[in-house]
Amino acid sequence: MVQTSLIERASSESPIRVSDMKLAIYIPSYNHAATIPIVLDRIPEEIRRVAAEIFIVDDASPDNTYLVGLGYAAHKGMANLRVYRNDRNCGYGGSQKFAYQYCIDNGFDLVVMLHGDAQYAPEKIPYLLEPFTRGEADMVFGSRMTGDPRAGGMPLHRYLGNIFLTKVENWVLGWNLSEYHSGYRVYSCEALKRVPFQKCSDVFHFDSEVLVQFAMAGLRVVERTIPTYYGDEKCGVNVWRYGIDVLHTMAEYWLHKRGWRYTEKFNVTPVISQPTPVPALVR
Ligand SMILES: Nc1nc2c(ncn2[C@@H]2O[C@H](COP(=O)(O)OP(=O)(O)OP(=O)(O)O)[C@@H](O)[C@H]2O)c(=O)[nH]1
Ligand SMILES: [Mg+2]
Repeated sequence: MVQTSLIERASSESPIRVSDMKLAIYIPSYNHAATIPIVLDRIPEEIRRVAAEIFIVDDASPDNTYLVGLGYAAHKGMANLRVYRNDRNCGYGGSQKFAYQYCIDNGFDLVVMLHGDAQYAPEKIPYLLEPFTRGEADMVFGSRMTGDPRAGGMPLHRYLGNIFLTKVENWVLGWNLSEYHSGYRVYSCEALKRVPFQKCSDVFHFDSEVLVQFAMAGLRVVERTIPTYYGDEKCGVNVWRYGIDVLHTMAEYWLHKRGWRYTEKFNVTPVISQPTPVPALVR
């Protein structure tokens, strides 16, 4: 008999509660000693209570991110807060590979990625989880572009670059996402098991590569509007390098799809034999 996960059994007729899911909140962190307490403080109480684990992955930061995380857990008596530290810097993609494999290996149902620099609003976690309670999503994507990203301080060159890259990605994938570049995401672990995310890059375009894999697998992506926030946090992304990497990824996929050039990370078996579902937008 085929085993189905809790999330796969949920439906709009018989929704499940967040408290019935094994939920992980993953906080990728690099030099975020100053913002980690703010991010943790802002996680809604009901989520702090029901999350099986909130874990920080300190990517070998030179600052005290690791100690601040440990101190917060001890001071607040949070038994479900863990702090892991890479002994060498593995990059943003490398950090996600560790986190998702950890969640799969430990039987989690869902993993929320919440950046440690406080750019994404922890208050929105319940809103991002809703589509899973009704079995409507394999991944929920927090989109800034369906809101007012400029009002939230998104620099003009990033705003225009985001629009341009999104147009290219939608054209290549046949999707209609409003963006591909936000780092606020919730993945079902069952869905992650079905894509070779370990073959993706260790740097920032990991986020686009994994979406291509989800499209190829026919997994369901639901967008939800999130606020944009750009403060005085340090940005680790070289936007030009990032843009080129994303375009290169789309070219690789395009060639792979036509059978002209094989790319291992795109060796994805579709979950269903129907056409790829077009992502839904819920504002
Ligand atoms: N820069 C950087 N970030 C890392 C690394 N490993 C993990 N991260 C985390 O990845 C997240 C994203 O990094 P940011 O530099 O803020 O990039 P971004 O938010 O995608 O882009 P911005 O809009 O420029 O802030 C942060 O939470 C970092 O802590 C790393 O090696 N370098
Ligand atoms: Mg950031």
